[in-house]
Amino acid sequence: MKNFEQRVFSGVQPTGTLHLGNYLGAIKNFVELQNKYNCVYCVVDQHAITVEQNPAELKSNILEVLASFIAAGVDYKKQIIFQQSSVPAHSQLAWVFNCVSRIGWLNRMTQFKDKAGKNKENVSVGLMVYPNLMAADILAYLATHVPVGDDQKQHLELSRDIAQKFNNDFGVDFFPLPEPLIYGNATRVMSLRDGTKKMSKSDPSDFSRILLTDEDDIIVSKIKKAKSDSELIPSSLDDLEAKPECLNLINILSASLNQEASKTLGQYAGKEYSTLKKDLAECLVQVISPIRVEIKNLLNNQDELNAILATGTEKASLIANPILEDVYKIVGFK
Ligand code: AQP
Repeated sequence: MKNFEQRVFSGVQPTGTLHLGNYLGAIKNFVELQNKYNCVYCVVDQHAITVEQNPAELKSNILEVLASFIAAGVDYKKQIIFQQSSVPAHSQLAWVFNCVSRIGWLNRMTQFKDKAGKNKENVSVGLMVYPNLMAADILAYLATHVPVGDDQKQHLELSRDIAQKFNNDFGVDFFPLPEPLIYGNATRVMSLRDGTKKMSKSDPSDFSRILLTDEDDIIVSKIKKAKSDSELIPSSLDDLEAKPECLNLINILSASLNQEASKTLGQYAGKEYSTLKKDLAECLVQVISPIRVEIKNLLNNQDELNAILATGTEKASLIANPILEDVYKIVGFK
């Protein structure tokens, strides 16, 4: 396989205000990676409509996700930030991939099974072929590295399968096999109400997640009310395995402090959860409040945000369009 120029791609859906899971699992890593790689970060609005969206809310969520990227530290001058639907190469390549990918592969996707539930016959076709579009998002830039939370690992494997099958089917060495970058102590931040479910924008309970726009007092009260335990904090991570809500609090604090979970546990073993919660709330207020303030500032100047998106579209198209052109030649369209 040839040596591909290293490039990072990742996307976030504008399906609501971003939460701590999106931040610790993905966006915090986006910011770190920009010092080492050329990065393309995308507001994936076409993925968002795989489930029903209110059009007016979707429109404002797109700008809010953009503002959240920038407020968290993504450098829009140095890197590319844009809106997926503004670069048609994504959906054009996705169609080619719909014809490369196999139904059996998609049937195995656990996120589809979770989201479709018992309603499999009635969900949108888009929800099922979502991973093919995700492969197109990544491979339209020949991206080699994809920072994501743990929940996206299986979709990334499918992107690699699609790239490999395309290369084999057409006898080319055209697409790289993109590597997932899943790292840190918060690759899967869990709900504050149920430690077996991931923290998610679509959870009906507001108290299940901390939003990047939450005021300080709300952060404190959500952490205070988070499910924990009446026993003292154990001293080994193995003992915490059976207490997923508690493990989650330790992992969130560790990720926020950039330290190993074992070190955090060492600091709190034998103490009450109320002590851990107090420190965690203080730490999260320090992490989130500057981001919240900046999101608000940025949203006050929507013309500037729209201009940033327009520049991103131009820069992204300059990379993706020639790649799509080559794909069209490879498959025989041109
Ligand atoms: N709980 C999480 N822990 C760690 N990482 C997470 N991510 C999402 N939830 C967690 C990562 O955030 C990035 C953007 O995710 P997304 O918004 O595109 O889609 P999602 O994974 O479907 O997120 P949600 O919040 O659960 O949205 P809904 O409820 O709309 O489906 C991805 O890298 C993801 O891994």
